[in-house]
Amino acid sequence: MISNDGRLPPPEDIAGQSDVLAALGWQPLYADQIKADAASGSKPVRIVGAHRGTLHVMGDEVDLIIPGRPDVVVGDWLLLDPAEPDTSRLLERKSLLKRRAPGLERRIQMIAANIDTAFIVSSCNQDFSIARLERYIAMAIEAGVTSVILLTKVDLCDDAGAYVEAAKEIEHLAPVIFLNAHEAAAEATLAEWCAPGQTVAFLGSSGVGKSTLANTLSGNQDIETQAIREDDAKGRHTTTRRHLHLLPSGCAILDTPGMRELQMTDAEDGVAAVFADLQALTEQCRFRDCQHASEPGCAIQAAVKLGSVSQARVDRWQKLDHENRHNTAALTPGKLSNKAARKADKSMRR
Ligand SMILES: Nc1nc2c(ncn2[C@@H]2O[C@H](COP(=O)(O)OP(=O)(O)OP(=O)(O)O)[C@@H](O)[C@H]2O)c(=O)[nH]1
Ligand SMILES: [Mg+2]
Ligand SMILES: [Zn+2]
Repeated sequence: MISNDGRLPPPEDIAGQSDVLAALGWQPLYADQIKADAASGSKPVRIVGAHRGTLHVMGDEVDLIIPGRPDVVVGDWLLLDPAEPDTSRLLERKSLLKRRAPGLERRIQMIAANIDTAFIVSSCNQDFSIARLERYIAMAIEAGVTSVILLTKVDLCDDAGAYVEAAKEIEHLAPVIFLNAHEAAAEATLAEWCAPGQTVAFLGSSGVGKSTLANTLSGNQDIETQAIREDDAKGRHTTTRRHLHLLPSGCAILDTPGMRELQMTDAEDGVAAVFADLQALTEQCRFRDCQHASEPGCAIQAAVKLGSVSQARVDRWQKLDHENRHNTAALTPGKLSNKAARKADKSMRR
């Protein structure tokens, strides 16, 4: 455990930590929140799985199934109330990954809480899409989660160079790592992010090798995996639940079901960060409400003509930005205007 200023904390803080909690990803940010409750004997527990309206929670000498509730997600920490577990206190989160729920429902879906690093997994095959990777990165940036791109199946790929070249569009946003998910060497490659006390998540489409990687890091084959379809390289949605697995090394890893779509919502800052260069260029557009299409004096279109920016990238930016605005307005009324107000306020003070 490392305290905020990077020095080791006093010994009594270390003594207050159990090995189990450390392996579950317990960090000072959470410990600080329960100092006042020390006398009550309530124990912190982490939600390691959720299934059919119940939650699987684990802590020091606790391994329980408790009733589910709508305000929590896998990765959350609760201060367990043994008498009434469903009213246990939810500890403040370090991060929350979320998206618009798939389908027609107007709802935000929480994906996972308190993740330190998101491994965004894709493969060196038809699954690879810069546009999709940008979505995941935007979601991770919005949540304050470090993102790392993992491109699996490099061993099955005839022309890895083409993917290396394509990945150049995103490598300024996140490290891009090519690997064979079956190879034990993956553990050393990812060790930097999988340190003891850290929580990492594998996110991506079905069939890209999320569970295979989780098995490789665990050193066993306990998690089910399944071959992809040969014709279109699509996975078979083998993993159906999010589950946090504890590694012997002391890192907690979250395996997740493949996502068919990742719709942005409440991710204005994340989208802006992924396209920060374009966002900055808009300051030079002649009109404040420029749509960057055919307006005179548009700095974006000028850059496209010069060849310094690709139209494809501008299209991806506009698509993500519009989608985020649309979903945010639909799912979190008032949020956009609040943010816009804050921005305006900031620029007034500048
Ligand atoms: N050769 C090779 N096969 C891989 C690699 N990564 C994954 N696979 C294979 O791809 C298939 C799908 O892998 P899974 O780990 O089940 O994929 P997943 O991302 O967990 O898929 P869902 O659970 O459906 O979301 C399995 O047959 C794996 O053995 C890799 O790097 N190289
Ligand atoms: Mg899986
Ligand atoms: Zn413009």
